Amino acid sequence: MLDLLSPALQDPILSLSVAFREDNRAEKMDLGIGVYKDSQGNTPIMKAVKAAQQQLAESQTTKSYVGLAGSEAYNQAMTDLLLKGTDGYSRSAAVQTPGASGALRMLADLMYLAKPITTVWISNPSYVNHKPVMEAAGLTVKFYPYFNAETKQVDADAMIDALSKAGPDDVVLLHGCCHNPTGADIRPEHWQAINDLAQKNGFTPFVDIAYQGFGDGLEEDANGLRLLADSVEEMLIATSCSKNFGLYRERTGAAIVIGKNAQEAGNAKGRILQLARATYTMPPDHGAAIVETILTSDELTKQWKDELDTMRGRIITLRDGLSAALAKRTGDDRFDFIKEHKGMFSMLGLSQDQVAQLRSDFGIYAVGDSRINVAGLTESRIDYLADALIAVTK
Ligand code: PLP
Ligand code: TYF
Repeated sequence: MLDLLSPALQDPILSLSVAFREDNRAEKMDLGIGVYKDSQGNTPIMKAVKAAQQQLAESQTTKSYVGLAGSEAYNQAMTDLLLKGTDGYSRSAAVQTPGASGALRMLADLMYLAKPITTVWISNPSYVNHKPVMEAAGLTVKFYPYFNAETKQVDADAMIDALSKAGPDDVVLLHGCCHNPTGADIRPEHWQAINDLAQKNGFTPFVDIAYQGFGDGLEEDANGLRLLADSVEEMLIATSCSKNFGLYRERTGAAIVIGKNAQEAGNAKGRILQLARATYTMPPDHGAAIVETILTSDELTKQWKDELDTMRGRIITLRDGLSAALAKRTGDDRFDFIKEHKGMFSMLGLSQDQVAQLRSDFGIYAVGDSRINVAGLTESRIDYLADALIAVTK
């Protein structure tokens, strides 16, 4: 049987990390995988996470199973973080999942179970796993225009025009904030336009929010999602604690559904649990237990928010620094979009050859579509990166 398999296609981002590790050059710089790094180039465990971990080590008395939905206190805390104060709050139900990845797959399976003819509309470009996950669940995928290569911002007219054709059999997948891979986010007036279209034409919004707190702030980053949750009848949400709690390897996320009423949301939750049972059965506990410990303690919540503010502030400083270094070299504002982008990523608009040259000539690793992880940069290396970008774009 196994001899029937041809070799797998590699994940373009994860394989970049392997190539980076094997590169012996001292000046090499990893701007590939989306992992936050501090000014020393490390991805430390957050202090609030360490404290919660220590508390858990003392207080947890068993490693017995938690249950299909994971911790309900965690599910509540994650729902509060995103939906509190919205109309959809009382019509929502949440399930703890292995990362946002687990949530994406469970919600994709749910859509297929409910309506196999569903088409999922994905931004062009989008997170590398959106299309494979939706297709693995049996759904049809179409793309809506998103990024204007000229302005390096959202092509709002083209996006809204495409989405105006989506109807009741369609689901529109949106990035809640900090768009991966472009860094270009939807403006409030375009969230409003999408909201109007969803209500007029009956498509279901599906918001993937993996970077809450990395853009403009914890509350601000949820504004688009909350606008929708206030008015649409049904909505799907995949959320992650990988980045904003730095819990990457702990696989901590949640799938949240909003239904017409609490009963329909509860029914959908039951179906997600049934689907989870046939997939991984129960989510891992440790990351969610840490998040629950933090979010149910005022002191730890404050510490976590302060640390998150510091991470966001550092990314913004790096964006400003890189834009300024490039403006100094070009004498114009062509790289100003870097400071307007949100979150970890910026798509620079380089050709594949230029990205390859960054790697071969300078040891700078960016994703092939010219996405850089700004958080992978350190202050002392801004000039090196700026010089390299000027050299390859000459
Ligand atoms: N969705 C988006 C947009 C992402 O960028 C990521 C990246 O990690 C994920 C989902 C998956 O997150 P997780 O590590 O929580 O599975
Ligand atoms: O886009 C990124 O870099 C992160 C991490 O298959 C990631 O979202 C990368 C590749 C992948 C899963 C997650």
